[in-house]
Amino acid sequence: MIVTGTQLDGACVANLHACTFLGGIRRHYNLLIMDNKQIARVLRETAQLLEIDGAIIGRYRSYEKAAELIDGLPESIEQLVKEPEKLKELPGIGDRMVEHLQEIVKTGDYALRKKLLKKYPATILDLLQLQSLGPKKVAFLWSNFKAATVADVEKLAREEKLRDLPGFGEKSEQNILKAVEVFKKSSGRFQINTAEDAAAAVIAHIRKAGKAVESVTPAGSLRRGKETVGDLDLLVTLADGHTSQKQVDALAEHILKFPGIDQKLAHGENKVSFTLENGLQVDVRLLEKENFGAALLYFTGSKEHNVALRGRANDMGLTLNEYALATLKAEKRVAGRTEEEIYAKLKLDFIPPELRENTGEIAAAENHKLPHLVTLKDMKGDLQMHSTASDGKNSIEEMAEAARKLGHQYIAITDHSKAVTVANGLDEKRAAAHIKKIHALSEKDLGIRVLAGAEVDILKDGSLDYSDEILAQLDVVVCSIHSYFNLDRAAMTERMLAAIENPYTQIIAHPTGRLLLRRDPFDYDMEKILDAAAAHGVAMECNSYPDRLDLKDVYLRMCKDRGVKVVISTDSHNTANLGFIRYGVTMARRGWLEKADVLNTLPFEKFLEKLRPKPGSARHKRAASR
Ligand code: DGT
Ligand code: CA
Ligand code: CA
Ligand code: ZN
Repeated sequence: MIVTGTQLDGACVANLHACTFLGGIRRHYNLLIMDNKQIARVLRETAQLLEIDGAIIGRYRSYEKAAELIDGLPESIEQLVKEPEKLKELPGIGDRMVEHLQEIVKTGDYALRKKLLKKYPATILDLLQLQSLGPKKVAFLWSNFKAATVADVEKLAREEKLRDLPGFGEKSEQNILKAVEVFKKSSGRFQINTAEDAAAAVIAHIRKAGKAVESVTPAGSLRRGKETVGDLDLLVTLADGHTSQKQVDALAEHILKFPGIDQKLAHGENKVSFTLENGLQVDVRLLEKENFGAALLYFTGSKEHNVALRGRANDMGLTLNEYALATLKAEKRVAGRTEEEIYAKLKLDFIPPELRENTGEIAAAENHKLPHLVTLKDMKGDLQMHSTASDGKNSIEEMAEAARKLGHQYIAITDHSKAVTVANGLDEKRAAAHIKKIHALSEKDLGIRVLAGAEVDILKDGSLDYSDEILAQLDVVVCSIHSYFNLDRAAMTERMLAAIENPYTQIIAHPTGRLLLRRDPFDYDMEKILDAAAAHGVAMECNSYPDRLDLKDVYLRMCKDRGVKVVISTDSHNTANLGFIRYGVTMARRGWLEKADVLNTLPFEKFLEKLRPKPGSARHKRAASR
């Protein structure tokens, strides 16, 4: 959907994340789910900060060692801290470390890490990501140059200020510049929720300028709903009578007083740029209302879409820039106040921002063939969420109540199966009791249908982690991979095919396993998998969790082309996560999906009818006899 200021304010209220501004993606802890990886990261970063701080080796090594251990531990630390005696049996874990771990699990952070982050900017940890810069050199650069960001170090290297330093040299200066390039490519992007939260905070601040500001609108990749954002582009329109350069300068002054600013960058006549404490750059453009449509179109992009539009304009004897659409010859203004009038003058239907990637949307707009994209309002249910039975933080009843309040008609509780021990997965015995418990809940009392589902693990060989007996009792069988991520392409393809061919499988959850900015997708033959899903009536999940957003847009479009149905689910681990569904809808829109492509836009009974029929059911027999 189009991200508007109002929506962003809502997002800000529902801000679930610790450290939105303190630390970027890699230091973006979800207070409510601390898995082993996150706990290990808190420890590792504490160790790194201690090392930069010049602590003795024994001190920081103990944190490093604990981090390594926890990273590879099959049991959940969150569970283990409840049994400190068991925890202490682990090598290198003593009374002190148990206390540290309890604190981390309880608060989502660690006081020592926080204390060190008062002394050093959080971005200093980025420097350790640069190959060839260890903690000693980082500490040296900080104490001598107050260099705390990759940009600071790049500047020093470019100005040849590093080569004469003790322990550096010309070669190492070159290596640092190379490392900076790698860093810029691989990171420096931010999850959509981080960008949205930051945008909401900056927008709220800009609005405090009062009547000088007419509107504040996010543009760029955030408005297009991309799953990661490089920087924020905000457009501010000036109210009538507030457009003199003096007034614009005063507004710019106000914007630069935003408390979250780390560094001020460019400051032009009608533009201010700065970085936030997490490294996210913000470009704010101040403009007159008259040019708003042209500017919004231009700065929303994508660049490829803009290039194609400009080409089209030229072919029509027009010229398009960020100020207006005008005639080529006389430079007479034709449109510019709204995007709608510009598209209309270009003889195009209005193209929703999520489609502006130059992948066929312009031809579709010309021929009135644009899809009627699915909207958040269309969503009637959520088919993946966890309760306290596995690794969720809320009870079934609490999840149901929160989902009802969001306007859902039905949900599936899908706790983990037994193979996922780190998430306290349920074995057959617990699963059977869990299903009974869910079936005993009354729709009347809850005001929402609650399906007994499970997120059943797809094992290494593609078989499912529950017996057919349990699978048969489930209302919804959601299957996904949580282990052996690195099988080769052939083996992974076979594994996925086997899962899809299992007659109980109804939905494949987070199908590629990607973790944005952290873990690459599994390697398998997507075309083959989607062909099989189409043949067997298995739906693919569009996972709304902002760390995943899996499937991605291109794959969602491939689903649509093949008639594979999509389910938009949140994978919630607490009640607040249920709101993430809006990110899933945004991804679905980027994948050109319409209401009819998404199963959980259907009312309850219809939804059940469209789900793959269960073995033994009348529908299944009918399908089999065809
Ligand atoms: P990002 O920030 O990497 O996630 O992606 P964008 O799309 O927000 O890119 P950004 O911030 O560099 O620029 C914002 C928009 O401004 C972009 O989507 C299109 C427009 N734009 C920027 N540079 C150019 C350019 O050189 N040519 C054209 N046609 N448009 C540009
Ligand atoms: Ca941008
Ligand atoms: Ca930008
Ligand atoms: Zn999962």
